[in-house]
Amino acid sequence: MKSISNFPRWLLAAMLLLVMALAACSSTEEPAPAEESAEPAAEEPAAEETAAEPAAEETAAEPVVIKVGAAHALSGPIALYGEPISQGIQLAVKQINEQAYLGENTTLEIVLEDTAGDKEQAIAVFEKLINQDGVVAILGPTLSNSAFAADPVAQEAGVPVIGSSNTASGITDMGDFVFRTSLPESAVIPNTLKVVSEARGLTKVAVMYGNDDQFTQSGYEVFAAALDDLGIEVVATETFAKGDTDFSAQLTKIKSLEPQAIVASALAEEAANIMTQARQLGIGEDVYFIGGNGFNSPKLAEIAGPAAEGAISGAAWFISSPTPANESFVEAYRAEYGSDPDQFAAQAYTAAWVLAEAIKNADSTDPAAIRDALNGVANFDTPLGSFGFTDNRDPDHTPVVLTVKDGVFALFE
Ligand code: 1QQ
Repeated sequence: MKSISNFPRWLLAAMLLLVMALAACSSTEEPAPAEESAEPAAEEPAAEETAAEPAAEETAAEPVVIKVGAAHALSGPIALYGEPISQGIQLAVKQINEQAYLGENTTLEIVLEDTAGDKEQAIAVFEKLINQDGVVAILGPTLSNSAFAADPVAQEAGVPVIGSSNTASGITDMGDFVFRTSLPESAVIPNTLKVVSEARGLTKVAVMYGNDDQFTQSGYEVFAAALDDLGIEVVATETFAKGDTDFSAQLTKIKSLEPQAIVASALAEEAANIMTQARQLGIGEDVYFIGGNGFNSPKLAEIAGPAAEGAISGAAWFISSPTPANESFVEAYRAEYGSDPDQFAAQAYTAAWVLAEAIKNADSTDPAAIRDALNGVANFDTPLGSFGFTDNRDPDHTPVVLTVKDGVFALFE
């Protein structure tokens, strides 16, 4: 330190403070979220008492806490998705911190906020996470309907957002800060219909969909196009709205038209009620249900009980996939929560790990650097398989087809 020994003491102290503040936020250029750098910096020892070299070492040992937002439905009917999602995120973050994946002194802190499955609340939560908490990225929100409202807030602020349950078309088209680990319906539904059609010779179906939600609407459009491609006749197309509980008018009409199957784009609660009422109205189990992403929550069978038997849906993940990454995830989730993970937990766990990998590779907390590193994540071992994003920031892997058998999901054969 000879070269600086003649510096005025005040200048040396000022330089030290600057170096420490920069190191504490571990950012390359922009110490982006102000709060994050503020905490460690506030605990720095006074500069006068510290010689140059030991100061540098002490700074390196200072804990760095990187705040990540999680915006999910933790209350209301959509919490049946939000709960496993937030559990998947928290498990991943626990492992990331326990393994010191981001370095000995660096941890992730999740700031978890409830969107209640409501798009206005999702906007408010995104604004709070970005402007008040200074998060480096956001995991969420739960519904595509909320994502179309809130993701532009993150895009505008230049903060990466990773959806893990948004499956509507067009999510990642909102901007280059928008990513998802959830397979879009357009990558799942055509395969579901093809597999079921080949196995059962589908020729004539009825369609039901929610016309007030961007996920159920988008799912309907994908179903309609895929049915058309396969030359399957649609004898009726019936609609409903979120929160509806009486589907008897639509189902009575459908029953009279004698379709082989009912194809439905619905969230889990409506899906469960539709199946329950269909069976009550005497639509037998030989008329099977084919659903989209709303049907592949285990809650479907929990709510509908025996009426959910035989429901078919496409999924991005299967609990018994025999890969080491999946087996260790399932085991860790069971140990942590005493219950089985579902697809939503697996996709959320993957999103948190993929984000950690990007932060590590970026070696920075600058949101734009993290965005760039997310694009570079490749061959990353996850419960969903070897993971990387497409050029359009979507996941890219093969879906499966599931069916409810004795109350739980089994592979459709
Ligand atoms: C979406 C969905 C839902 C089923 C998420 C819970 O896929 O809103 O896109």
